[in-house]
Amino acid sequence: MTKNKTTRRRFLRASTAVAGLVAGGFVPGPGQSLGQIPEKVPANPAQDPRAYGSRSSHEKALRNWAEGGGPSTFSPLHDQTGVITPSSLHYVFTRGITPPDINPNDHQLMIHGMVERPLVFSMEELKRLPSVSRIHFIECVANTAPTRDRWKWGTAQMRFGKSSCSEWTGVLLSTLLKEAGVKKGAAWLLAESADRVRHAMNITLEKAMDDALLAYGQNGEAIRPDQGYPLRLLAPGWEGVRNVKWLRRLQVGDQPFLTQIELGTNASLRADGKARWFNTEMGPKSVITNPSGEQQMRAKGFYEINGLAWSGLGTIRRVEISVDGGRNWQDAQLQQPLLPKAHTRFRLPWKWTGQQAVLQSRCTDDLNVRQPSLSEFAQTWGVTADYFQKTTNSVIHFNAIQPWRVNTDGSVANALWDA
Ligand SMILES: Nc1nc2c(c(=O)[nH]1)N[C@H]1C(S)=C(S)[C@@H](COP(=O)(O)O)O[C@H]1N2
Ligand SMILES: [Mo]
Repeated sequence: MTKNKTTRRRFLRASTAVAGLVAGGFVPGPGQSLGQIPEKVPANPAQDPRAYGSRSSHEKALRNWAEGGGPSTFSPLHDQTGVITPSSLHYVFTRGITPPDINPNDHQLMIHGMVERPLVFSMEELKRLPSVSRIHFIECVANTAPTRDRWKWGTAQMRFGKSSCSEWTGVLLSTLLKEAGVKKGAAWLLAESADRVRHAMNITLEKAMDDALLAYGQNGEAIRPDQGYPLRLLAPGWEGVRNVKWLRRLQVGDQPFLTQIELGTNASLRADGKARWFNTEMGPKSVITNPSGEQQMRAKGFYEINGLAWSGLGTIRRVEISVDGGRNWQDAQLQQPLLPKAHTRFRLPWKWTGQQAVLQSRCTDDLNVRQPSLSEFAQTWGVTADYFQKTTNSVIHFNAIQPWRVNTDGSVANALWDA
């Protein structure tokens, strides 16, 4: 919701129309009688019709980052429609600053370790194998962690934007492992990147044989360099950090591989000083993206509350919304089809009376796991909620319910720590 006048006019027309519909008859707003459309004919700027397409010059949604917080970016969830994140707006977390420039003709993937037949594949060879397309989110393990003042960040983008959802195309990892022949006793798999950082993380053999994917396609074209061109590992629903980009090597073993990132920055330090290693699925999480933090409501009346829910454990089955600070909850409509480990759009019609209102969403997945409140989440850690503001650890799989407060002046603010 931008502040410019055209948006305001468009918005007023839409809201009056909906109010009319809600009341049972169409009532055009003031100065908006039917048949009135702008007389100005828009210009048609010159362009090469064959050029790689671009969006309207009036669309401004961009990834954002935290000042001084490193090069990783957050996806503008509040600007997105439906469930697919445009590839150009997918969040990016890359250790090292920019993606490597890899020529796919030179790129190879090696599978070795506890296999009968160690194999090397070129990209061309990989693309000859049976392929699948799947819609899945990727979420950084640190997404929504309140750590280090992040709880003060005000927007849906900065609170939740380290999650994005794409259609991924590639070869199931199980297909390759069957080719290579996994030896008895094998249980873990190390995935290593081709870039100079040699990012390396583990997944279990069970996950590898289940739904892990070697993706070369993203949203109908080659995967973007930022997302791992020409090949990335996709471990659907698992911590983003395990989805190794620029994948070059898979090593099968009987134990997890003790890599620097696995035991270092990705260890989840608990309140008792012990660290939890080898975390896997991201739990159920949801966020209202409209209205959301730092947006401005311009008028009372009808609004559609909508947002995104996802679970690394399975499929979202239910999203409930409260507009009164958690006293009453009602079911939102879920956009079909409901897909496992994918962003799921939810919607609920709402009439803003002009009073202060606290909006929250909570989701439940098909394992019947429900997104916790802040105090429920703190209980599972055996701490009080303020612990999460103080800890420097952001590897905490924080998935507490996010409240947005609509103030009487129509401004919307992050109310996570209000209660
Ligand atoms: N090679 C490599 N793979 C990587 C990383 C990296 O820095 N290098 N970052 C990981 C982390 S921490 C996350 S959250 C995801 C982010 O994926 P994206 O940049 O496509 O959103 O990639 C993972 N895979
Ligand atoms: Mo991450």
